[in-house]
Amino acid sequence: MTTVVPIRNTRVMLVDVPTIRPHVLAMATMSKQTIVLVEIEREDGVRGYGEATTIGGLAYGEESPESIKVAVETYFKPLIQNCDANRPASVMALLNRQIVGNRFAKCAVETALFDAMGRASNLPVSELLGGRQRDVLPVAWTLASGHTAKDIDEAEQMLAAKRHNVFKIKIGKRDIVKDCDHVAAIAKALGDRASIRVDVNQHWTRAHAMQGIARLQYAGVSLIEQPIAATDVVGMHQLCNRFDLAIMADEALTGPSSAARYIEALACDVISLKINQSGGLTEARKVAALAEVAHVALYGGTMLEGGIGTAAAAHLFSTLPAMEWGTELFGPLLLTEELLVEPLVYRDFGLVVPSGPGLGVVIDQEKIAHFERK
Ligand code: MUC
Ligand code: MG
Repeated sequence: MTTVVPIRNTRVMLVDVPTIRPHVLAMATMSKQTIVLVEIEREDGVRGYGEATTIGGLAYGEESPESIKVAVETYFKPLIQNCDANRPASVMALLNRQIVGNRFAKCAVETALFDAMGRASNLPVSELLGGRQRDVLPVAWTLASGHTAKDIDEAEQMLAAKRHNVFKIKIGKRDIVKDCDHVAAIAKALGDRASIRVDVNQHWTRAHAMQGIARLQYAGVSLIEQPIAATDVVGMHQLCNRFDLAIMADEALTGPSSAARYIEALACDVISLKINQSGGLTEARKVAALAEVAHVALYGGTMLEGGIGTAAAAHLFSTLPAMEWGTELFGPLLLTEELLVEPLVYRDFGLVVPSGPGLGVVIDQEKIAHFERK
């Protein structure tokens, strides 16, 4: 029986960090990322951290960094104040009863509780989640400079450094032929040295998807991520039936219910599992379980979180059956600044899952203070 340790304080920090180059997605071009950090302090003085980082303000989803901060400070904080920090499941049940949606905020709070509990008990979060099955996760990189030659050059550098040999190319912004030619040129330059995937971020109609995916399949692309609207379950099912390459759902998946709907409708070959999109570590684990029983493949997705969110996802993913399509947990590498005292270790095309207590990473308080939005 663990002792009761009340939650003493909850704090949210918005930390604006430039990206190493413009990251061009169909719905937004990022030149900075706003890292949303939640700090939970327990009565015994132990602090835990979680991340609720999203992409492009309100361009990607319905929670923005600013709305997350207000929601946690105004509604989450008073609810969880004095709750037993050693009972994350019970705290999350309370939040889920009292607060609709707000999945990113919930993810950050749950992560911070697990981080603190792990630190206090000297156990990594992966052990609190059932124990890990592996210590290293394969990691893809996203090519999204918006220029074909720059993307090829970037991929060559990653291959030479043995950092990534799986590349996800962002398209959907330009006309379909230009986008497909861009991907085909990259695929041709890299040949069989790399696996090429594409993310359209919902920007095609059904007709464009039929046309575009045929071209991309011919170019040697192995997977297409969310080519059409997340709400178009029937359209996604049609694409899965029509094409041999894998069709992955991403924005469509907002936790176990939507994952169950997609799986039932045979609307995806692969699920992009994201802890923030799912509403936390426990909810993401339920999505993974649904995929496993339905024999749907998994991919470890990201919302381009910094070191805290990336470590949290890595802890969960390490406890799951092997992810057939690997992961894309490269978020911290897209930032110009390292926000951890010791950076996460990327080597031999993989991310080493941290092994210390809690998330196994320590935030650099000086850096956070410097970059925190005032
Ligand atoms: C997305 O839609 O997958 C993940 C990697 C990246 O570059 O963007 C994100 C979001
Ligand atoms: Mg995506």
